[in-house]
Amino acid sequence: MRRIPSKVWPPEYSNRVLSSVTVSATPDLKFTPTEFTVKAGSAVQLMFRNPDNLYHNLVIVNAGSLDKIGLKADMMAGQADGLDKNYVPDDPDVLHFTPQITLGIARSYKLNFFAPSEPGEYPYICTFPGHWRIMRGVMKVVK
Ligand SMILES: [Cu+2]
Repeated sequence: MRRIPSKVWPPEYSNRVLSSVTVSATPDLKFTPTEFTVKAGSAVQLMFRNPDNLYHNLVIVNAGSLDKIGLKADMMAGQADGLDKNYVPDDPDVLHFTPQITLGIARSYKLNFFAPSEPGEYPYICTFPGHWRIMRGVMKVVK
């Protein structure tokens, strides 16, 4: 844990604790690490890396909504604009997400957000259709 760099975060947030975490996609459709812990309400700087040659993203969803969001993402597979929407369903249970990234587009994406104020286990998944069934992890939010 460390303080938020002023050039990254607005001054009014400077008293919030910053957690930094890096999550990478792996070639076997997994994330590493498969879990990380942040403080409730803290500022989080999540670096998502994709060294793989497939499309992957990282989507943090509300506790208990993993299957619903995954199935909705699968349904976007047949939509012409699915990739433009990063296969991220328009749903209030989607909390934060990165774009789909792959070879030649970008290798990493920095996602800045505030952790939920409610402690719990918040899943993160890749919403590229089909991947979420195995490509998943858990953000643990603690007091
Ligand atoms: Cu994926």
